[in-house]
This record gives sequence, structure tokens and C-alpha cells, in this order.
Amino acid sequence: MSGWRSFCAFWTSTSTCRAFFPQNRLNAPYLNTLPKEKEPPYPGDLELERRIANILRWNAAMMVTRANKRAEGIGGHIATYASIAELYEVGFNHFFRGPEAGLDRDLVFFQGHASPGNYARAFLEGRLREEDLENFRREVHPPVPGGRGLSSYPHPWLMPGFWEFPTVSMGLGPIQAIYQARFMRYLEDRGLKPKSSAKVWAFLGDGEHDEPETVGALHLAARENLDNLIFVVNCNLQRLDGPVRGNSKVIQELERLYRGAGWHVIKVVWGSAWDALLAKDTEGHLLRRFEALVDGESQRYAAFGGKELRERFFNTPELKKLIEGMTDEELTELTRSRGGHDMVKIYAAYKAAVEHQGSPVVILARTIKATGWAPRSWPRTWPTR
Ligand SMILES: Cc1ncc(C[n+]2csc(CCOP(=O)(O)OP(=O)(O)O)c2C)c(N)n1
Ligand SMILES: [Mg+2]
Repeated sequence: MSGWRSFCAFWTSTSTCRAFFPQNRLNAPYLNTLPKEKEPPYPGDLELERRIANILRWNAAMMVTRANKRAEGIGGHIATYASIAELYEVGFNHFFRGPEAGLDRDLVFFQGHASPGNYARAFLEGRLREEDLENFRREVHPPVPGGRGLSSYPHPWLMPGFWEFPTVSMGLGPIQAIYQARFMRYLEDRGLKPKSSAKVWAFLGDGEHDEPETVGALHLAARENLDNLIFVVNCNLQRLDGPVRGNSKVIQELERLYRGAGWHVIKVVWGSAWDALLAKDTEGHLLRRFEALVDGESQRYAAFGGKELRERFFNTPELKKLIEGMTDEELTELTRSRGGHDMVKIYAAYKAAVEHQGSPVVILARTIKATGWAPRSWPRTWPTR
């Protein structure tokens, strides 16, 4: 490993360095917490799993589109699931343990308004039928006979046997997950329930951190050393109709928030397409450019592609040298390569989170809202319909 990269790794993995630089105590560099060298081999079939994720994106989008044709204005947050698809798939395929695991079964609080993806997956698994999908968001008066209504958001009262926790309004998922994890530990510590390796997973949005319920009990999770709790934040850099933080970096801000509250933070920022450039960047020019990048600028590249990235991002002779010989298509690939869509990077983060001991863990995963659709519709899309 080159000098500056081993320095960064040291910085990220120990608190010693932060102690000497108090102003940087709460932020590690804008890099993946786990460098490529620390990625375990992927245990699944990447091509197949990516294909399934894309099929699910399509089915979810079609279900929402058809529901809105049937009842105009019904909504359905069509772009959100597209951004969280891989984060769910790696969980479903390699981590989440169901009731067959007995007391070790995991509990999952899903990002509420990404529910179309859960329905799309249940359809693929044969748990829902086409008639059910036709009744999306029509649980009170299902218009298609023979099908059950699918609730807008996760709700066990509306759909018993399907959802386990209600996670909307925003903020209710994360705070319930904290108290659920705490209650499980409470029972174990008093001998009321045998100790188990069960994890509580909560998936939430970056914009969801505007809610006091999301952030109000973070300190409690750390104080109680809840290492049975894992938050996964879908950092698509957008909330409903605009950027979460246009003029700074939401991931760095959330890192400070969680680390300050005593959580272990794992960042999944960059996808594999950046690995070769990072390896070539022996003098830290790329790292310095990453530090200067703000979310608004990131979104611009995701929307406008490789040419824009070449002209505006790689804007010094040293940075231009780094991409010598790369085509616009390869650069466009870089604009799409965010850690939260890279199953290899996600797997590494989840494995580290599950193995971590002594404190709750948050994974901050950088994604693209509406990924998988026509690139021109990306961050500029009105994401609800
Ligand atoms: C308490 C509350 N306020 C407002 C809303 C309306 N709302 C639904 S989604 C959303 C934005 C979500 O942003 P984010 O958490 O970043 O999720 P994303 O769709 O970007 O993944 C808002 C404001 C809500 N569901 N709950
Ligand atoms: Mg968001």
C-alpha cells in the first residue's frame, strides 16, 4: 500500500490519530472504510444476483406506474427502491436469517416508502400474485377482484403475515429498531431469554435524518453497547424532490453524527470502477479531489456522464494524467459506480458489521436515486411518480 493510503487506513481504523487532530476527530476521509485489500471473496453469483435486482427494479416500477394509471396521483415513490435494490439483495441473499433460525432470527425494519421493491420480490418468490400487485396502495378498496390490497407502507395491521414492523412515518423505523434491539438485550441480560446472535437491521433514507425520531435515541443505542443493531443508510443524496445537502456531503455529516453518538461507522462510498484509479493515485490527488466534491456536484456527474466528469472533476494536470487513455464511456461508468450499488463492497461492509462487537454499527452507502432507468432521468427525476 502506498504511503498516503496506509496513512488513511490507519486514520480510519484507529482513534489514536484523531486524538492528535481534534478538528478531524469525527470524520475519516471520503473513502470506503474498507479498502479493496480488505474485501472478502463474494460468496454468491454476482451476475445472477445483479440480474435479479434489475428484474425487481422493473417489476416495482411497473407496479407503481400501473397503479397510477388506474388511480391518478396515487404515488408510490418509484425511484427510492431503485436506489436500495442491491443493499436489500445482498441482505436477503447472504445475511438475513428468517424464523427457521429460531432465537437467532434477524428482525428487519425496511425503508418504508421503498415497499414496492418488497412486493416485487414477494411476487418473484411466488408469495404475491399479479392481481395483488394490481392493487398496490388500494388496501381499503382493492379494485381488482381476486387480489388483496397492498399497503403503501409496511404495516402488520394492514398486512398481517407479510410485514412485521410499521416503518412510516419517516423516523419511526429507526427509533423502533433501537428500542427493539435494546429490549432483546434487556431480556437476555436478565435471563428472561437465552442469549442469541440475532441482529436488528434498519434501512433508512439520508433525508430521513431530518426527523427527530431518527436521531433522538442514537446515544441510547451506543450507551447500551447494542452490537445487535445495524443501521443501513441509503444515501442517494436526495430527499423527496431535491438534494439532502447540495452544498456539502451528507455522508460526511452523518458520519460525524453517528460517530459523535458512539456508533461504529462503515462508509461505502465508491464502487469497484474507482479501484484502479485509487491504486494509481500514489500522491493523493484523487483523495484531495474527493474531499472537495460536494453532493450537488456528484449529482451533476450522475446526470450528465463521462464528458462532464472529464472536464469538471478531473480538473488539474495531475488528475488529467490519472485518466489518460480512458474513454468517455469508461468515465461514465465511474459516474455510476457508487458503493451502495456494488454488491462486493456491500457484502464486505455487511460482514464487517455483523462481526463488529461492542457498539451499534451504521453503514453509510452512497447510491443513485432511480438508478437503472434512462440516465437522463437520474437525479433530475421527480422521484415520487
Ligand atoms: C414524518 C414524515 N414526513 C414527511 C414524509 C413524506 N416523505 C416521504 S419520502 C420523503 C423523503 C425521503 O427522503 P429520504 O429519506 O432521503 O428517502 P429516499 O426516497 O431519498 O430514499 C418525505 C419527505 C413522511 N413520509 N414522513
Ligand atoms: Mg434520500
